[in-house]
Amino acid sequence: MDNCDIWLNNNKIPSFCIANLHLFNYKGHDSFTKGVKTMKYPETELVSQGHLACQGCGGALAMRLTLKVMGEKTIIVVPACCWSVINGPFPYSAVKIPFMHTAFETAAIAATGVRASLDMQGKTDIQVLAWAGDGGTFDIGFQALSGAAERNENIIYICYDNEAYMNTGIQRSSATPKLAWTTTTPSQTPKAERKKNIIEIMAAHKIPYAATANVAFPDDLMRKVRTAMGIKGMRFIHILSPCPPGWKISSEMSIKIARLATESKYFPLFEVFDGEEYVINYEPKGIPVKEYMKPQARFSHIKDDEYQLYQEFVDTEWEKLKLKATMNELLKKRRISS
Ligand SMILES: Cc1ncc(C[n+]2csc(CCOP(=O)(O)OP(=O)(O)O)c2C)c(N)n1
Ligand code: SF4
Ligand SMILES: [Mg+2]
Repeated sequence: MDNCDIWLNNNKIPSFCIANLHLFNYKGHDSFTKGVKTMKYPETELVSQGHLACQGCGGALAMRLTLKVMGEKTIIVVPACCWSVINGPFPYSAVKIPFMHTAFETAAIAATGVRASLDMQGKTDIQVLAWAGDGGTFDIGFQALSGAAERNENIIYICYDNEAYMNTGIQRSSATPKLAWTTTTPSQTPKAERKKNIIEIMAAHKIPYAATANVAFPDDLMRKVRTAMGIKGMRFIHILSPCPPGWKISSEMSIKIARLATESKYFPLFEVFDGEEYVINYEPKGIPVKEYMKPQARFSHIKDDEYQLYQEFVDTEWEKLKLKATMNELLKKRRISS
């Protein structure tokens, strides 16, 4: 990584800590232990200790990693979500950059307004980041998001996806996976519908950059934030962010579970440039999706035959994604030869 400083703990193994919680380290993770002695991360810390997130909150870690890359010249716009609470009550703020609270459905349009104001003042070196949960993105903020994407507004929009309306007590959103328990989809009648494919929807707007990321893959996540910063126009990053109370896991399981989401192909890591160029960033180990879901008590009612159907769905989606990435190679060849 460019322009980064070494950030290691005493064991020479990178670790992440939110407040005093060590959420994970890289011991045992192949790509960091085989032939790689150290990792370099920005020293910048713009999320301070003492914020109000639960232990093991993926959303808090997602913000910390993002701001490490984006730095101080960022204005963040946040609609109603856990992060409006995590940041602390006025006049306190856990984030050391301007933090604008906005109404639930307005993240993208409020960020667009901040961008326009900065541009009028000639402050083009400041990035505007809209930061919203899945409810604020997939559901209630979607029309503003779609409008901003269609106009190719010059903002970075990040959705930290914990797969439900967590701040108000774990209600179902259109990002909640099929068959999951939430307080509005109890285990006797779990969610019947599939998770909305937000990244495909954003790609269909033909925005310059859309990507998935996962807090358990911090190097990939931070690289994507850096890539987004280098592109002009609408950039969208969808970060899988575990929520221990909402997923019914213990806080120390948070990163392990997030890692299994990608290793099982449930949540692949990929980028889409200009809505058509697909790049897969990580080849999952392909462990059974049951290994990802079973430790989460929100799925404890699922039966074996239902897991089988889930597996088939995950496998099919992965194959479709691979085909898109292959098509991309063909498109590139055609462009080069024409
Ligand atoms: C118009 C409106 N409807 C409902 C609410 C109540 N509300 C505040 S936060 C929230 C849930 C947000 O869910 P999500 O966007 O997924 O973020 P999370 O809480 O999971 O971090 C809801 C329903 C509100 N503030 N405004
Ligand atoms: S409820 Fe979930 S998303 Fe909200 S602060 Fe707690 S862990 Fe984070
Ligand atoms: Mg949510």
